[in-house]
Amino acid sequence: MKRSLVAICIAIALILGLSSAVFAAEPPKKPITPPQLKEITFIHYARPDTPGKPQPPPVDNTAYELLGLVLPGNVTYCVNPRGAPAGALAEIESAFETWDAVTGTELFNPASHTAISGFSYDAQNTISWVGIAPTSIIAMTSIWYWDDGNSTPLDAILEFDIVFNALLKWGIDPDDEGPLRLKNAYDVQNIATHEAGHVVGLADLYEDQYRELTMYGYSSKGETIKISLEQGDVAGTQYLYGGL
Ligand SMILES: [Ca+2]
Ligand SMILES: [Ca+2]
Ligand SMILES: [Ca+2]
Ligand SMILES: [Ca+2]
Ligand SMILES: [Zn+2]
Repeated sequence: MKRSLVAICIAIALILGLSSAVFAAEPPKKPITPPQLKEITFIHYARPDTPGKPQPPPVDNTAYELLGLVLPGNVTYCVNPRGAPAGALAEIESAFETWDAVTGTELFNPASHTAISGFSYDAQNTISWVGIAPTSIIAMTSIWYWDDGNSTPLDAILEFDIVFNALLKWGIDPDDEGPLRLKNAYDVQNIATHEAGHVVGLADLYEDQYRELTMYGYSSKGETIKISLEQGDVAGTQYLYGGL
């Protein structure tokens, strides 16, 4: 009788010991995701008509929002001039160098030509003109990045492609001060500066008070306001890559 009681006690002790061992071996609550390639696409729309809209809020030029992505620096990219207005390459280069100019980090190398167009993860950063429906879409940017699988805030941008909608009319404002001289076309540099902002690691801001920022999420024909960066655009860039 006594012996069997001892056996039961040992058995209970073993079960308790075993269950606590199983509990201790449980994986941590937060699952570890494997490192993987990811793609994010930004769609830039024409500013919607808002007839009868009340007075817009006061302008706030100080905001920015990070994507959580960062460029390695010294990035090379190519422009496909097919379907683009003459001189587009220089306008796009100016757009990228506008961001480069506000940080001591050398972000972008000079632009060169390519025959590649569209979106493709092919180790080439390309900018091209391709027809996109609907025509409320002005341009799109795809960014491929390496999600390292842990909670580090910034993942590395591996590649980007930008497409301008070839179904729309494009032009080059002669003095970057539109909109009077480019009434029915989108200015290449204006849109390119915004798209390059995504490549730098900045997100769209859609609220009305951010309408003067380069990273404001809508554009209009003849607009040139995005060519020059505002305080928030610069602050976001310098947060990521340092000041001058
Ligand atoms: Ca720089
Ligand atoms: Ca540069
Ligand atoms: Ca590509
Ligand atoms: Ca220009
Ligand atoms: Zn955008």
